[in-house]
Amino acid sequence: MKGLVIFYFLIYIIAYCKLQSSGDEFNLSYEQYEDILQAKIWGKQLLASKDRFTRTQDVMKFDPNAISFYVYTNQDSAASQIYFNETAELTAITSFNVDFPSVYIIQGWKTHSDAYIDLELTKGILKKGQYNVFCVDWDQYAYQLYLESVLSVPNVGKTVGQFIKNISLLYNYSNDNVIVMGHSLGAHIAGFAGKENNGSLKAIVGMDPAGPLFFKDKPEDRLNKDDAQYVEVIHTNAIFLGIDYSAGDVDFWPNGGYGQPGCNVDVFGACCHKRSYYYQIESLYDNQFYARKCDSLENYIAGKCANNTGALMGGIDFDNSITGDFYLETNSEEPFGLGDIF
Ligand SMILES: *[C@@H]1O[C@H](CO)[C@@H](O)[C@H](O)[C@H]1NC(C)=O
Ligand SMILES: *[C@@H]1O[C@H](CO)[C@@H](O)[C@H](O)[C@H]1NC(C)=O
Ligand SMILES: *[C@@H]1O[C@H](CO)[C@@H](O)[C@H](O)[C@H]1NC(C)=O
Ligand SMILES: *[C@@H]1O[C@H](CO)[C@@H](O)[C@H](O)[C@H]1NC(C)=O
Ligand SMILES: *[C@@H]1O[C@H](CO)[C@@H](O)[C@H](O)[C@H]1NC(C)=O
Ligand SMILES: CC(=O)N[C@H]1CO[C@H](CO)[C@@H](O)[C@@H]1O
Repeated sequence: MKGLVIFYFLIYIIAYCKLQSSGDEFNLSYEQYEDILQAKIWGKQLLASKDRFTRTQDVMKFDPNAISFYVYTNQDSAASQIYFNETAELTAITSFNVDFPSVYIIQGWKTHSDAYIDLELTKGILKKGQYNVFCVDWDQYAYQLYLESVLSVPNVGKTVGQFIKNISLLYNYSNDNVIVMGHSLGAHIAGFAGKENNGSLKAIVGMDPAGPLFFKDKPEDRLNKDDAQYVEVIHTNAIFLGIDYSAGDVDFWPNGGYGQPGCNVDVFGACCHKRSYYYQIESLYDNQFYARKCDSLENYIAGKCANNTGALMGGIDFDNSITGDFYLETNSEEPFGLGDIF
């Protein structure tokens, strides 16, 4: 254990120096890395023994009315904010339209609901057609130590799920119309929102679901393929910040899913972790992310999977018959998609 701590300490120092000299606008702060690392080292023990729901209540009082949603449509590009307890006012307060499908966007840890990921996904989705886009504001729980944010994930997800459920009841609005896209911790929140609706949501897109403290053998505590009719996962940093196992009906592993080209000095994976939503955003415009069902990047590159099923990563139209692990390569900068190379 001592060796591990020293090892991580050295990694901080290296990362700190790199961050100081980096011009990357999407860097996490040193303190944020420290939180993640502390959590990674100690949190496993802490979480092993007790049910996470109970623990969340212990660690912080949870108030569902602290969760709100910014609603965008093509009829109202300036968002209107609605709180969890205001579903009865939905059509009065916002431009929500029962005839449009809905997409919920859930950003990750220490990210606001008006961050790049929210605004750019919203823009891309509304370019695709008529949708209600709900950007989830969970700031009160997202801006905590990483471990505390992790512990709030089930309750935040449950709250989003109840909001969705209430809309379906109040407006006779089928969950077949509901897609949830989440990044990092937001991907697991999406999972809990899905569990709250018994897997009836149309689809969940998990963009590099957070890795630290989310364990493969605990599908009830994380995003998994039963959380919606169709769950798609995009892995971009499976070595540090993202989960390193398949969790969806379909799992895409661009460039192998661990590191991403163009993220060279990315000691802690922040650049790679965020690539998942850069790919998702780009896929909404001109989807050039051609992938093949395969068992490894190595075999994919060697052409050993050349006769396997092909699929497009990302987008907003889902083909539920596409299942399993898919591999692809990308460019190191935009446009990331390589096009139809098959
Ligand atoms: C919703 O909750 C907030 C915060 O608790 C409260 O101020 C507001 O009055 C509530 N609105 C309704 C419609 O109950
Ligand atoms: C959810 O809907 C039910 C009625 O269907 C209502 O009683 C309840 O207050 C609603 N909850 C919220 C948080 O809006
Ligand atoms: C609810 O919507 C379904 C179609 O999605 C329709 O068949 C049904 O009649 C509606 N129910 C009510 C009470 O409006
Ligand atoms: C999910 O299942 C539970 C238990 O069967 C039920 O109480 C709940 O109403 C269901 N929720 C939805 C959204 O179908
Ligand atoms: C793919 O199919 C072609 C034609 O049937 C065959 O020649 C080739 O060996 C196959 N490639 C692989 C990797 O199975
Ligand atoms: C978004 C963000 O925090 N960017 C920072 C990344 O690191 C550089 C160099 O340390 C800062 O100048 C940025 O503000």
